[in-house]
Amino acid sequence: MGKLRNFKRIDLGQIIDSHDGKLSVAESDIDIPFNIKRVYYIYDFDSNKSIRGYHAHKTLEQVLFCISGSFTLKLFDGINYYEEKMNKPNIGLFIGKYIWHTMHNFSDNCIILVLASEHFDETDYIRDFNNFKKIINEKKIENQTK
Ligand code: T46
Repeated sequence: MGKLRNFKRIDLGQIIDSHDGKLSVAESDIDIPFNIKRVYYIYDFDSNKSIRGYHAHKTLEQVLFCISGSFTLKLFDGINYYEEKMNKPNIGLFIGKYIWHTMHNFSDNCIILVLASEHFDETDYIRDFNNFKKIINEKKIENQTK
């Protein structure tokens, strides 16, 4: 498997001080490689057979965290695949443009936190997989994470 384009792992680290618990911090343009314009979270999964995502974005950049429980994230850049079990609140995955992503295998207590570079825009989505592959073949997509 080759290296996936427009993707990287982000380790926020953990602050462990004299208080109970651990603290992780994500700051715009420091830990997160863009200015955060939107925060959303996905939770209350009914079935570990559910699948979410199943799309790519044309301009949106995002960092996904699993802040409770676990799920599996699958990525495809048109050539290479990547899969990771997300279960550490301090580890985020940066997903840049034109990365097909699906999320599945959610634990009961799973909470996915997403930091996004843009406001919500349905026209930014590519929701058809064949269309995604066509766009990838036609376009030379720039790698944002050189
Ligand atoms: C993504 C993955 C990781 C809104 O109205 N505003 C929002 O900010 C969002 C995120 C969604 N919506 C609406 C649009 C749809 O009617 O909520 C519905 C479900 O959204 P979507 O199909 O995009 O949900 P997921 O879980 O498949 O995808 C979400 C993000 O939308 C998407 O950008 O990359 O999480």
